[in-house]
Amino acid sequence: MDIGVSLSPKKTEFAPLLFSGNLIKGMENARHLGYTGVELSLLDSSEIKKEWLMDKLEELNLKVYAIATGQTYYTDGYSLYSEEENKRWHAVNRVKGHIDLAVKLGSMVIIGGIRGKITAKVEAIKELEEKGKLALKACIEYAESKEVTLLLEPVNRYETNIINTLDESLELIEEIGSDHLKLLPDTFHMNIEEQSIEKSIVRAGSSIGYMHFADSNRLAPGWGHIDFPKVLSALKKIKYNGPIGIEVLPEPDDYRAAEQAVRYMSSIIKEVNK
Ligand code: LER
Ligand code: MN
Repeated sequence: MDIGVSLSPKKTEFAPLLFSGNLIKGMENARHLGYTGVELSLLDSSEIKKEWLMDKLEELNLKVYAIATGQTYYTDGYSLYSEEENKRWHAVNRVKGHIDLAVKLGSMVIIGGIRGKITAKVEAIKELEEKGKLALKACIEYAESKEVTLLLEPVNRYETNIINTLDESLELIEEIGSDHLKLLPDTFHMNIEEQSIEKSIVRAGSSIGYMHFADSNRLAPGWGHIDFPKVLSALKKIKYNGPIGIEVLPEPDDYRAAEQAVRYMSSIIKEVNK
């Protein structure tokens, strides 16, 4: 199973990233620790030196499994479900830029934090939900034209009120009906929202396109109380063969978190596949 780690070239408000602000160090440590790839959390893909990045990835033999897009909301306040129309379209344009970069890198693009939060008054919620869906559909149409897969990530209730569970995501994926829209379950969010992490994974089955792994406290797997052998068994049951991404807090420090995550996950993957 391929394992990646979430990095960011910039220091960011969004906390569960390692080597944040030092992409080279992050990529070199990922290689050194035995990761096969990375996930990049980006504010704006136009700021990335694409040729430089592609050379570095080739030199280190690393893939970019996914581009994370939540910084657009956390840093700039643009989101797909914003009440302000111009902010919704700023968010769509950022996603389009990420899709262009994803074409070059062979990555998927995550629609998680960039959904934002619905802040409208009760009577206006329905209307805003439809407007958000239009923005999401604009992203999906662009992704289809570029043959890039988008990943819908359910996020826990304390961070958003738009799609908290896998079932809610599956409903929207079915409604939209695009084979370029897949599901990204994150064990940290699932631990808060799902009745059963394993049963939800099995129900989602082939809709899953990628996974985020963090423990119950968002530390590296093994340092909280999620039952990862059970999670891996559920993924085995549905014959999931995509990559998994480590998205954890840099505690006790970046290096030790990255080391624990890959060592612990590799040993469990081996155990489950015996
Ligand atoms: C992102 O991958 C995530 O898990 C969130 O907490 C919200 O962006
Ligand atoms: Mn996540």
